[in-house]
Amino acid sequence: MHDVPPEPLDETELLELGPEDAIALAMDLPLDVRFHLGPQVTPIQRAFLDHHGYLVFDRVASEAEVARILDEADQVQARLISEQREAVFGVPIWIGSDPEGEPYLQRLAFTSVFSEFIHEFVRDERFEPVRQLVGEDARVGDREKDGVVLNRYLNHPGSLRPGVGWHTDGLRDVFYNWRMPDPQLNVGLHLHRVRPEQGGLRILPGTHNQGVFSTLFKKPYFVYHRPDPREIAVETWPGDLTVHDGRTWHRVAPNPAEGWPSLRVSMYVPYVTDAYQPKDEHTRPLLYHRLFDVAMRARKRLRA
Ligand SMILES: O=C(O)CCC(=O)C(=O)O
Ligand SMILES: [Fe+2]
Repeated sequence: MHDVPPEPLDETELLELGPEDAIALAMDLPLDVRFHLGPQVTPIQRAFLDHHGYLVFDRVASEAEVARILDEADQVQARLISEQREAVFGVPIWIGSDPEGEPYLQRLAFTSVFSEFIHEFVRDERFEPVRQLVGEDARVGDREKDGVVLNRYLNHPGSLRPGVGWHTDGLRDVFYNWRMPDPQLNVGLHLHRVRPEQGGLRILPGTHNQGVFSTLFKKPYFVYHRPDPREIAVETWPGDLTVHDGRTWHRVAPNPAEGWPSLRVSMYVPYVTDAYQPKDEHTRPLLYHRLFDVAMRARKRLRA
C-alpha cells in the first residue's frame, strides 16, 4: 500500500481572512497540520508561522525531483572526495563513514555551487511565495552564509551525525554579527519518509517569541538531546518543505534504526535579505565553524 500523507488543510474558503480571524483559526489548528503551498502564502499560514514558529508544506518536490537531488548529493560527494576537499569557502565538510565503511558526506555547505540541478531547482517558480515570505527582495544566497546546506544523518558507529542536539539557528547569527539574531526563516526540503518513531525534526512551538535569555540559555546548545514534553515531531513525506523561524528551539532526533534504514536527508535553502556578502576560496573559517569542526573531529576519533 502506498504511504500517503493526510490531506493538507483545505484553505479554499479561507483565502480572504483578515489577520485577526486568521490568528484565531490558526491557533485552533492541530500542531501537526500540513499546508498546501499555492501561489501565495495564505493568511492562515502566516498566522500559524507567527504564532508557532514553523510551517509544514505537503510534498512540494516530486518523487522524481527527490530522487534526482539524492543522486546529485552522491555525485557531489564523489567529486569532493576525489578532490580531497576539507572545506568549501571556509566551511568545513563533514565526512564520516557509511555502514560499509566508505567515506560518507554528512554535511555540506554551498551545495548549489556544485550542482547545476540544485542551483536551478531552488529557484523554481513554486518557491516564489516562500521567498516573498522572507522578504520582497530576498534572494537565494548560493555563496552567502552557509549557502544551500545538505544534511545526511545516519545512525551507525562510523557516522559523524545521527542527529543534532537542541539549538536555535540564531546562534550562528550571533557569531556572524555579534548581536542578537533578527527574525530569520529557514526553509528545508525533506527527502525521506520520517515517522515520529524514526526520529527527525523536533520543534518547540512558540519559542521564537521568547526573550534573549531563553534564546541563549533555555537548553545547552547542541550537546543536549533529551526529548522535551512540549516538542512536536515533524513527520515528513519525501518532498515536504518546512519553514521555521530560526529563533525557535529545535533538534534532529536520531533514528533508532541502525545503518542505511536510519538515513535521513534534508536540504536547507538560504534566503538572504542583507547586503551581498559572497564567500569564496579565500574566505577564512569563522570561529563558529572551527569550534564545530574540532567537536566533529574529536567525535570521529572517539568512534574510530
Ligand atoms: O535536518 C534538519 O531538518 C534540521 C537541521 C538543523 O536544524 C540545522 O542544521 O540547523
Ligand atoms: Fe537548526
